[in-house]
Amino acid sequence: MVAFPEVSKIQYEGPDSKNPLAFRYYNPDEVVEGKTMKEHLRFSCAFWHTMRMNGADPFGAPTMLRPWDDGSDSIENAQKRVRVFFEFLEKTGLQYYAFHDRDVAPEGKTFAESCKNLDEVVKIFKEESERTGITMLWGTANLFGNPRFMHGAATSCNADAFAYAAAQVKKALEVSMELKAQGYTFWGGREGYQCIWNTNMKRETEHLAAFMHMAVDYAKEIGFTGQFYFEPKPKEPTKHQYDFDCAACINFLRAYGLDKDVKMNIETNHATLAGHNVEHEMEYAASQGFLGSVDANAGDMLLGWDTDQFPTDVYMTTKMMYVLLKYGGFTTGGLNFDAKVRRESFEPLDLFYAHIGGMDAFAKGLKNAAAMRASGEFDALLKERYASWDSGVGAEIEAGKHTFKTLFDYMMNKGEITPNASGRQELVENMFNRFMF
Ligand code: XUL
Ligand code: CO
Repeated sequence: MVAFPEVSKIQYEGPDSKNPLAFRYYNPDEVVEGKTMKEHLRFSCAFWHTMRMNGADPFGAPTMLRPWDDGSDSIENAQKRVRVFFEFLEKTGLQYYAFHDRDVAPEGKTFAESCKNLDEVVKIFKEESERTGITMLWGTANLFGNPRFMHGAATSCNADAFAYAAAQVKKALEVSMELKAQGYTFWGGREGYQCIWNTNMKRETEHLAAFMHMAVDYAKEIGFTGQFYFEPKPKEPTKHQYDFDCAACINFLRAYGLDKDVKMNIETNHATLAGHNVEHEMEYAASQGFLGSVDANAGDMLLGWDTDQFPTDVYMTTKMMYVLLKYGGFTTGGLNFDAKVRRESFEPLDLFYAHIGGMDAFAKGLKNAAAMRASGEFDALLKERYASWDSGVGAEIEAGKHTFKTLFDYMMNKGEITPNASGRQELVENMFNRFMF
């Protein structure tokens, strides 16, 4: 069966191409800063959006036209989706994929049946992965959709919900290992709370830590060497998610001794919901040694929720790629398009336009960022701005040679300080624009 007969493998045609089914910037084997674009960008596709998002919203019914999907919960239908998924990945040149256990296989009447269903579908993933060489970026478990997780999973007031979630993650780790996943992501779908009066916050956060420790321990036990990620999101579905932003997550990981085993999976739209932007979150995580992977998408600043749109803003992708290059690039992580086509873009072809656009936006961002770095202008500006730390008292403070007492004496002698050079924000923003056009 061919699901997308009108599309053949998407090719790079260069910036002048007007072909909507071609790349204008993403040239997989082109070398940028010593690595191919493919090696830098490590594009991944989210099964939950691309294969399962049906276009329903709180006001209306599904809209998506997916001729290969009979809409049933049968194993055959689930297996067929996987074949279609790989046709899509191959044609777009996406090298990786990610899924939640419940995206790919239907829940059974019992936990045992759900595990069996998952195995039936994972078989096809394995086959297709071996055929194509396309592998799993990270695995995860859906611990938020089923009503049993209404109060959360690891942070539920119901100990059985914790136990169920643990059993589910155990299985998801085994599946991830079988599919050679390079990582495993925790996104705490309902790990948070709505009302402080009915919530024992201390107990809930301790349970979350215990849960993550169990996952890390089990991974070690079975020899799963993938990187664990924690994905911040400040709200939605709960009002206060415990994984608010990178700073909150990293504090949690350090407080509970998980900092050696877990890094961050940063999502653009989650960053903006937290009142940050994605380059801030990436810079913060990377500077603390926690940059793991990126859920690449975009929000709409006029809407207050997680719209999960495809990223096309090259200003944003350039800033993201600048941080990535600065910190040496991805190792296990990648750019996972946690993004969905709009409800009105209901035809299968829209899935191609969406991913091509996202891939091109990052490829162009990568090239811009590399050019910025090659110019040395931004480094020079930073060097000059912080020059007072390179010699004299600045260098001495950094070397640990001072105390409040010695600095008191220093100021008594000096009397007053002279302002540093201008911050030059307007200049540097103009400089940035030069690389955009
Ligand atoms: C939800 C979200 C998730 C995680 C994986 O906002 O981003 O899809 O990426 O559970
Ligand atoms: Co995400």
